[in-house]
Amino acid sequence: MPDPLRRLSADAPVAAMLEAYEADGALVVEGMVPGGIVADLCAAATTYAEGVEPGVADQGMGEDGKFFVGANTIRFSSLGRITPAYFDLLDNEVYAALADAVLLPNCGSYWVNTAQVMFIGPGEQAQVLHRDADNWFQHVAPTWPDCPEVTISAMIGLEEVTEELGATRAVPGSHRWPELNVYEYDLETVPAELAPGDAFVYSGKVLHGGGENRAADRWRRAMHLSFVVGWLTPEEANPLDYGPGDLDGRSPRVQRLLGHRSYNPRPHLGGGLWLRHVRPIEDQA
Ligand SMILES: O=C(O)CCC(=O)C(=O)O
Repeated sequence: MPDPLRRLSADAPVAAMLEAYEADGALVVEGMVPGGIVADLCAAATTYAEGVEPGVADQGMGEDGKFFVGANTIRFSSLGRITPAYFDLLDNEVYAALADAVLLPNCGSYWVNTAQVMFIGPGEQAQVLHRDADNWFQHVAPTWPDCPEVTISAMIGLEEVTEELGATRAVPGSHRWPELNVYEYDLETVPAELAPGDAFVYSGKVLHGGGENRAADRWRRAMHLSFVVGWLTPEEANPLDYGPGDLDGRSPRVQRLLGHRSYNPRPHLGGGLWLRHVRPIEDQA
């Protein structure tokens, strides 16, 4: 059995969190999201979930994607359309500091990859273990495991998340394994148990997957928030959810994360991306 995940309080030094992240590829940040934001997200997500059929999300991959998600799992995104607490979450300073440290060495800025409610229902099987960076497999495969980090993820507890309810399972250290396993079941894993507001923060290179929900009648209520470097295409087409003007008054960070600002590669080499009329979006407001 691998060692348990390291757990640090949200007011611990960011350097200590990064040390755990570097060593294991993952850690739990206790109390990362303030209670009021978690309560608002949980209430809005729980209400919205009542109208969402389990098993319909397919990650854009048809039946393979449905299998990946699970038949008794509810997933949905576009969270800023159901609660403004989502925008507050995007400004979370601890997660921002971790994402900056991990991603900015490889990009000028990053954007939201996906923000998804992930409610795992009673009886759901364990998800196949995978690496989130495999979304961009052509980036990862040629230079694995030395490829630059392009994505960072957090699973945030909206209620208590226990092993029995299907806490995310992870393989600490697998971000450095010399072999690039793709889709595994039979590996030793540890659960990322969470209190409401705790976040399991993990590298796109680390093997992980949703746990089996062994409870008879309780759902695992958590949400995922991941970022990806600005020169790669995210999972979710965020700018279609928030039209021109919708993000006025939100922070520049939120506007950038949701595709309402352009990509400038500096201080790295590269070209300006995600432009409009051949100029940065933010210069045309
Ligand atoms: O639900 C979970 O705990 C993990 C989900 C996940 O890793 C994914 O779908 O990419």
